[in-house]
Amino acid sequence: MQASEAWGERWSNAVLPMARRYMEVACEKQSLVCLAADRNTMAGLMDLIGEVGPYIAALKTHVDLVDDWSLEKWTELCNLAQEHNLLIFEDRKFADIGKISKAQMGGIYDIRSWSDIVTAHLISGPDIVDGLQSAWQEKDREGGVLLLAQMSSRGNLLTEEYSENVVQVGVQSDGVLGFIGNGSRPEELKTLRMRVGEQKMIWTPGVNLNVGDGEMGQRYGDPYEAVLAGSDCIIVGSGIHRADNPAEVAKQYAQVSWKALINR
Ligand code: 5BU
Repeated sequence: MQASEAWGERWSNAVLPMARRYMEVACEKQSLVCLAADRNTMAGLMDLIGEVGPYIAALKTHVDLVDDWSLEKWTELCNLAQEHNLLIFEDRKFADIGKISKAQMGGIYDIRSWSDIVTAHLISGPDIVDGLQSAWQEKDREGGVLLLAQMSSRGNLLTEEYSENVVQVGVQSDGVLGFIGNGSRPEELKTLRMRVGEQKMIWTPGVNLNVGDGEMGQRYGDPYEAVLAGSDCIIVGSGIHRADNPAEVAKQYAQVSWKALINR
C-alpha cells in the first residue's frame, strides 16, 4: 500500500522530511512499532535488533543506560539499525536552554551524528527546538523533535494547561515532528489529537497487550485503542524485550498497529 493512501491527511500535511520517512518505513514494514530497546549491554541490544528488526519501524534508545557503551560498538548498532531500515530515536528528553541542549547533542555520545529523532521537554521555552535542529544541521543531517505533551507515568506534572501550551507552540514549529502522547489513556490521546490537528505526529509510550499498571508508576493501555485514538506510533519496551520470544511478540504488535491504522 502507498504511504499516501495508508496515512491520508497525515501524509499530505507533513512538512518535515522525517515525518514522511517514518510513514514510508511504517508502510514498507506494515508496522507502527517503535521498539524501546532498554537493554543495558551492547550484546543484548544487538541480539534484540537482530531478532525484531523486520517487525519494527523505529528503534528507541537510551544511550546513557548501556554498561559497556563505546562509540565503536554503537556505530555497529546504528549500522545494524540501518540495515533493517529503522529510524533511530534517542529518547534523551532534553530540557535545558537552547544553546546547552545543542551542545548536549554532541559530547561523548554525539547524539546529533546518529539520531533521526530526539525527545524534548518545552519547559525552557521554544528555543530548545532551534538548538536541537541546529546541532543536526551542523552535521548536514535531518532530524525531528518530539515534544513531551503528555507522559505515561502516574502522577506526572504535565497538566492539561501545560500540555495545551506545548501543542500550541509545537504545531507552529517546523522542526517539530510531533508530540509524545500518553498511550495508557486513549481518552487523553483523543483530546491531544483534537488539539494537535492532522499535521503533526503523536507517538505513544505506555502501551502493552497486557493493559494495567507496570513497574514504578508506569501504566499501560491497549495499542490498538491508542492508534484508533490518534497515535501514529506505538512505543513498546518490556512487552517485547522481556518476552520469551521477542520476534513473535514484535510481529503481533506490528499486526495490531497496522490493522488499527488501516481501520482508522
Ligand atoms: P516499557 O518497558 O514499554 O514500559 O518502556 C517504555 C519506554 O518508553 C521507556 O524507554 C521510557 O523511557 C519511555 N517513556 C515512557 O515510558 N513514558 C513516557 O511518558 C515517555 C517515555 Br516521554
